[in-house]
Amino acid sequence: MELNDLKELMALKSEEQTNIPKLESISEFYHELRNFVDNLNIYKVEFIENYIDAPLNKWYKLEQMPWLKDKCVVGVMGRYSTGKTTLLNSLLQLSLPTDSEANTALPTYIANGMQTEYRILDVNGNIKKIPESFVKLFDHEYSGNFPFSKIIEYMVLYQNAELLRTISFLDTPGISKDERDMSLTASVTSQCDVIFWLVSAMNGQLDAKVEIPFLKKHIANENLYIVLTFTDQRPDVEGIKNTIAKTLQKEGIAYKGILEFTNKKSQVENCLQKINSTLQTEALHFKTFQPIAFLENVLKEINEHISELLSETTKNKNEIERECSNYLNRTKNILNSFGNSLDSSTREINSLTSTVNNRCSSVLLCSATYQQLQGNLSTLINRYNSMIESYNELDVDEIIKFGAMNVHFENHESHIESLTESRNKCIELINKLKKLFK
Ligand SMILES: Nc1nc2c(ncn2[C@@H]2O[C@H](COP(=O)(O)OP(=O)(O)OP(=O)(O)O)[C@@H](O)[C@H]2O)c(=O)[nH]1
Ligand SMILES: [Mg+2]
Repeated sequence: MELNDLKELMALKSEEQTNIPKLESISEFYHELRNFVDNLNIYKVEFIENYIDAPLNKWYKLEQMPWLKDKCVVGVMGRYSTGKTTLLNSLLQLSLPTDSEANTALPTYIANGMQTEYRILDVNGNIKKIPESFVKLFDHEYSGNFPFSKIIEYMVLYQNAELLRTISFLDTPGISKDERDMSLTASVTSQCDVIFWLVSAMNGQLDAKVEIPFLKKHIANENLYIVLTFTDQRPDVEGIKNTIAKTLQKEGIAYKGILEFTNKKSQVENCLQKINSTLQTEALHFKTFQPIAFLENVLKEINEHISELLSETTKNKNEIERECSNYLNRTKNILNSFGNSLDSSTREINSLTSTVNNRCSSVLLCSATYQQLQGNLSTLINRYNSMIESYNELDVDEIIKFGAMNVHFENHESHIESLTESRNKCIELINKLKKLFK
């Protein structure tokens, strides 16, 4: 690679991106939604990852990469030099560079366009249209392994082809022990709806050190197809297919089928026909991702969950309130009876005092006075006994329980308040989602 090539590449003008406001809105909405769900404290991390993070990231990516929107995305992956780029060239009449050495250096999207055009996205987010002559820069061989992935994230090739109306493809750098290519390919697997994993018949088997761990770790995709390539080079194609099938089964890797491909003139059409019909079936059954409907459903479920919690908490609060009021009534009765006995005792004491002061001050006790004093005394004893009874009715455990119930009651009240606020916020988010992204 010449230094001039690099200079020219860097000097290319960036295209204006029109959907930045939408991307910003999605990002803002994501943060608001994530904070809201996080603060609810009712969902586990997995729920947030699967129902908030993943769909919003996917939505963001699809807006950022409109060529993937409403398309079934087929990722073409596998070890290097297994014929990934060759297959795509044959299938879509492209002329992407191929080579017997490790070749494709950048993930390359192939999407529908009126005419053949190439664009790149650099790591600063600039989209640049490049002339076809620049494509060779991204071959490992031509670029002398220059680390393009450090300055360019991916390339997009627009092509006019029937198959591309429903499908977008992704050609990937072949995986090898080279960590750089491996992690590049791993990073784009989540964008793929279908994976074509190419295995060369020359290798005859999935590599236990590189491919099996990669498939297990990164391809959690039920729509995995193995494409056995270089079938012109080996006579025992069926035997190889059986070996691969057994390995996949043993390793617990789900897959949908094993296809064949060779670029040998006499067989290529036959292979392409079968690959084409598999792709069309996949595209037919593919359900496009509808982020707004998906998130609206998630939010409605969250809202239902909050409403359930709200009615449960309200029920508990009412129960506590009833228990408290029963307790208060019981205590009020005890206090009333205590008060009545106390009043009556006071009256008796007053009467006793008056008898002693007025009637007995200067004379010996007469029998009437004596009886009067006895009456006062026995009434007093009765009243004090009633007061003791009332006091005994006051249950200390119940008083403690009452205190605890009061605390519970207050907690429930504030919980109800925050749940009501959350429910309103949830409704606000549903409306925002519908209005903002109409
Ligand atoms: N005989 C034969 N050669 C093939 C076949 N498919 C591809 N080739 C050759 O194999 C070499 C590698 O093909 P590529 O398409 O560049 O392989 P790739 O998987 O894209 O390689 P990387 O991008 O480096 O991962 C090229 O020289 C192709 O011409 C095939 O079916 N039979
Ligand atoms: Mg390639």
